[in-house]
Amino acid sequence: MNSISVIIPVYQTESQAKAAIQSVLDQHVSIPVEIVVVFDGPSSYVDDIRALYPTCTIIEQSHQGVYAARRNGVQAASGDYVIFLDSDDILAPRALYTYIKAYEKSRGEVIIGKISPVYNKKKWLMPIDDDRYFFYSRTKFNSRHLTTIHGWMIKKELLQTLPSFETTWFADTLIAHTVISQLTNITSVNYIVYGRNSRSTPLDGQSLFQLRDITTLSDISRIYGILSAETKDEEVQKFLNTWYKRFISKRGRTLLERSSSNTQQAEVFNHVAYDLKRMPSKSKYLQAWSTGSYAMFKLYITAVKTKRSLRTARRKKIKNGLMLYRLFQKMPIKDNLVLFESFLGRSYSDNPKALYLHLKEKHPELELVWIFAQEPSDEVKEACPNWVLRNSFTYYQYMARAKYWIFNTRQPLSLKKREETIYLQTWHGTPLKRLGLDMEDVHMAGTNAIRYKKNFYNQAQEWNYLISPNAYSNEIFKSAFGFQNTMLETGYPRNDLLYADNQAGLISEIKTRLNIPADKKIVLYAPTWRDDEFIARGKYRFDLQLNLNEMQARLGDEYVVLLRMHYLIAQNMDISGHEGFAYDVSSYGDIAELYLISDILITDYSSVFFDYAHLQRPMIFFTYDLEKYASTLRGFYFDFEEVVPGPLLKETDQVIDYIEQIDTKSVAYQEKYDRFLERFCSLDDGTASERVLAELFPSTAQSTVEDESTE
Ligand code: C2G
Repeated sequence: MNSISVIIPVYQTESQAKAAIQSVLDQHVSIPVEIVVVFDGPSSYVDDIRALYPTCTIIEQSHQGVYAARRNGVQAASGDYVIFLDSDDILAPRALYTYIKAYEKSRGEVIIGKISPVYNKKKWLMPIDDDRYFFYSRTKFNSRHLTTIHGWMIKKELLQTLPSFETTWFADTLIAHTVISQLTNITSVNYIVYGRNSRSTPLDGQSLFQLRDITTLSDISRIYGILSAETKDEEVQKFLNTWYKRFISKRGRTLLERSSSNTQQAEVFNHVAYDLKRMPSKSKYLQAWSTGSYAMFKLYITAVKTKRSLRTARRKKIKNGLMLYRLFQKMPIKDNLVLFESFLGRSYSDNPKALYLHLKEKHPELELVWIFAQEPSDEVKEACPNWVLRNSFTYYQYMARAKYWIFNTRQPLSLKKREETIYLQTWHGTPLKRLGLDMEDVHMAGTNAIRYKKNFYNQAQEWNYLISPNAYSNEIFKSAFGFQNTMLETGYPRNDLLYADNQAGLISEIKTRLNIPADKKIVLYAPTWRDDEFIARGKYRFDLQLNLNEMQARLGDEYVVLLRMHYLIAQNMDISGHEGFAYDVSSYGDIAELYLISDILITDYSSVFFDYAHLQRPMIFFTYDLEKYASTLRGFYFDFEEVVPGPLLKETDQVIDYIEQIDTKSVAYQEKYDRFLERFCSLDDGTASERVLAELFPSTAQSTVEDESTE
């Protein structure tokens, strides 16, 4: 092998093509590597790419599809080996090195490496020189090889006979078939060479895969016909049959339904049935198709579907709740019913609480109902006499019939809201940590990046309104949630309390409730959660790194410490031996009340500091795992160290030293604090609830005014 050509067809993915090209340029190997970019249809990016990458060979063609683009690419390629790279994918960091090494060992005419989704970058860093990871083997072809040529390096000679015809679909099959017909063996390498970018939401653009429709079925029938006619080798014919049958089994029915015309459906169905008739199969589904009667086939599908849904219904009892929900949705909507939920029903708190208090006072005509995960305390019951338990019979009824939902976290997608319901998503913090669609990797239990983002996106499409705490959050919420409806840039209702009158009275009331001695100053420690420290789905642990012994010994005379864990932390804090100094306030409803009574806040990457800043009191950032958190777990939207208005400390004794001299030390952060307040805290003034509700209930606000004027 003397040189390699990488062929990149580009169609509507110009912005991503740069990453694809760069991933080839980043490979450092000893033999020449040529990049051939084929623009499949006119593009405004051609000059841009030519200027940015002068060493690339650029080809322009009228829009003919990816197969024609690859074929033209091969004709222009000078390398004796060829790799096809889609413009929205990338070569893995050591791809070319891997191919060359495998070639040296095997002299293979086709070398096939592994494919991995791009988000799974960790896998790419397998040590290549370690023979445990780098195997190669001679492999026999099988029908699976007809489905994709991603990850292949192919001797160019084998591509000279690519048939010339137009097709939108199955470009990979045509190429693979051409290659397979000339070979008996291939070399496969157990190393990742190809990074596939899976699209998780429509915002990422549509992949060819998503664009498939009924014409894909006519194409497969046509291509199968042509290739079968060409094939003399019995074994290759067997692959073709299996490939065809597998495709029809997996996608046939769905694609058949992606047509608006019955005649087209029946016609395509018959074409496929004709092909299937010539290939005996054990599958009942394929047998039903090959009878050639569309009506019979539909009957068969209905029977299978019914059987399957009965089986799942039996397996999953939760279906009952959903059935109730759907049933209640048939009843009329209640125009005056407003539902509130905070942190999935775990507390009476946050933005929903502030809005609730406001509505309760100003709109007695509304029926206000809280959702709780467990039976609340008597105190909460007194504040919220109307409440339901999450997932109870009444819960589904209220969810189905309420005109308004006011929630601060995402809701399960299975509870899709009805059209008439107005869903106000208040969210629960200014983002620092990358969030939703902006996250690169997802380390949470029970999900992966694609599933997580898809879910997030679909859930956010349900929100009619979203509250934004500051201008900074607007843009982030749009990209992180893919949110396109009405953004209420009003500031946070939950911070109204921080601007309340008679704070002294309120503060002593809260301290008494918590049994905190009136003469002690208060340090509040409120850290966030760590994505990778999960116990189970939605449950996390927290290892306390603050040394309470040391803190009590040095600060105990003057201070008490309140430990406030994030609501996702499932375990209780161990404060035994520190009674009277440390208080576990994790289950205390509203953190805003804890802000109010605290003299100093210790936090980390939690959004609590955006809210606490309103009080303009000192803050300490206890960031013992900053590097890991910022680089591996989440990543931040801004330079954390540069922006936060307090010291970043990693050891308990540094924290204590700082607290001992808090008055003098915090002066140094005043300027930073002022800048911080201006950027993140300029909207709140104690009336955010009013601003939000004026948007949500404009007609009621109007009628109150009218009532007054008629009096
Ligand atoms: N919170 C709390 N106690 C803590 C931490 C957080 O009561 N120890 C509450 C605060 O109201 C905080 C909110 O939960 O603002 C969100 O917590 P974060 O630590 O910021 O983490 P997360 O739930 O991941 O939300 O856009 C904001 C992000 O989504 C962060």
